[in-house]
Amino acid sequence: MTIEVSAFRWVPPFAQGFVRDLRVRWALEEAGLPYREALIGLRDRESAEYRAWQPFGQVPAYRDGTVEMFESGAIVLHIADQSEALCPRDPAGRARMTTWVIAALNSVEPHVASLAAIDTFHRGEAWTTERRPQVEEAVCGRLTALAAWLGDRDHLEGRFTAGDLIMTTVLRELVASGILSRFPTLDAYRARCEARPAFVRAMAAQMETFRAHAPAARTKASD
Ligand SMILES: N[C@@H](CCC(=O)N[C@@H](CS)C(=O)NCC(=O)O)C(=O)O
Repeated sequence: MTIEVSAFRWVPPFAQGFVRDLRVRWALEEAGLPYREALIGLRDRESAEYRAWQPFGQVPAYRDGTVEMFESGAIVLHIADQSEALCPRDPAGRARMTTWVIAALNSVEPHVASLAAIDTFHRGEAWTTERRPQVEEAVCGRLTALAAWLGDRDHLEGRFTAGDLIMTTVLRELVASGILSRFPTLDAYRARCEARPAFVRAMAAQMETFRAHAPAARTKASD
């Protein structure tokens, strides 16, 4: 069967270009694997049918006829297993790729997500005055360490891997706040990875879906 990736039909503009199906679309584009979107509306998150595919009602979910999965990181690792474009074939290179995927998701993203939650969903609330500087410091601590690792290299290891793919999707969440520009080598790394034709195609595909289902073009039934 054609690979299927779940994605939202439409999200508000602030989230467009950042929904996590982008990671899977990007990995599939790098791997040269065709896919089709399984589009859901925000209300479909609650349906028993969708929860059977993605227990938390989130996107993305994935199926390819052999496996059925959720969690963008797990899905990208599964795709990387099948593609040298995302993962070196030698065990040592593969282990480093896995390490960076998990590092991005487990050591960097939680801090970035805390900051994004404050700036997006809690902006102006009293408690954030005390909390935000602490969260920003934690983010900058991780970025300092990451920049030290990257040095003057183009990628986290000797070549582009799925580790760079996931790390880029984490770092790009820090562009709007101006935080990433305080780390010029990381910002250049992000831009380098985003310039890859596969990223450009993945982004265009996500944005085209939102354009096609923008509120004015939607009917009640497709919400
Ligand atoms: N850890 C999950 C997170 C997925 C996630 O947060 N998806 C968001 C969109 S970017 C979502 O579906 N949000 C709706 C919700 O949580 O109800 C993954 O990486 O797949």
